[in-house]
Amino acid sequence: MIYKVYRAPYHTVKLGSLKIKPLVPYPALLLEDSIRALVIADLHIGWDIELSSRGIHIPSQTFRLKAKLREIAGKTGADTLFILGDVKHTIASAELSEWRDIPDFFDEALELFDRVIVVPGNHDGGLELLAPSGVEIADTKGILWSGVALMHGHTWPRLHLLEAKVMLMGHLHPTISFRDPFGLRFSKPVWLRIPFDRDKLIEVYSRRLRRSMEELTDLVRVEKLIVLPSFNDLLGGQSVNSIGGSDELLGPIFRSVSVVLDEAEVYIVDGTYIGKLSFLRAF
Ligand SMILES: [Mn+2]
Repeated sequence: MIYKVYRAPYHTVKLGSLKIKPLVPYPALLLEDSIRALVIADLHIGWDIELSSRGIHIPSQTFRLKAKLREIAGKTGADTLFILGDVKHTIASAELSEWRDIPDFFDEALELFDRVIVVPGNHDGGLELLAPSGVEIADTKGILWSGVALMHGHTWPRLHLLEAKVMLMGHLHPTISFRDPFGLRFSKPVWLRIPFDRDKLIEVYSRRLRRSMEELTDLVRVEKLIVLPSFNDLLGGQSVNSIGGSDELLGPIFRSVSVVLDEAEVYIVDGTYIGKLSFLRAF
């Protein structure tokens, strides 16, 4: 069998004059219009501290995240940075070294970009205390930008976000894992591009907001959900090919089965398209 390997710009999505481009080979996405905005998710700064509390000591990884951000900023010339949540790792509080590493990361980001905007995630409690004043902290339930919905994914997005045709989220840290005939396992972070089940979504919002299906049918235009891989490549994630169904994945959109997971297109971060999830589940 001959496998065809697709590379960028095959998976660029066009939305009017806006281009949505995964930045192969980085776990980052570029929104390209009159303004160029870079989108990343799930930094989990402070994750290394949790490891050290379990006896595994590795140096702080923040310098690697900063170096990767600097490299991408230089290559794209983007002027705006969106972080789709989970800048922090500890959920409710902040560890001592987060008081050093998070402001340090943001200082670098503010040097590289005109605007730095965070859509907070479930790990970002108290982030406003750690963010320098130039950092903009947006609505936890997501924001619209150039016709694209941006959110973390741990909560239902605000209704008006469903007017966007494309929604971007983090939260899952999606990975794909395989086991070879010798029992060796490997796992790789991936991008997911998934069609929404629009009828299901309308039904859920109608129930949640007590609004009629007809009224919502006119409002809801969202077609695709793009799930970003984690920007911090040392983190683990949810293996999307070894689950039974969408409801085993994190976040209300998946749990309510408002997307057609079998139709999800899976891309490794290096740009390789590896097929639809229904096919990859067979492994
Ligand atoms: Mn996360």
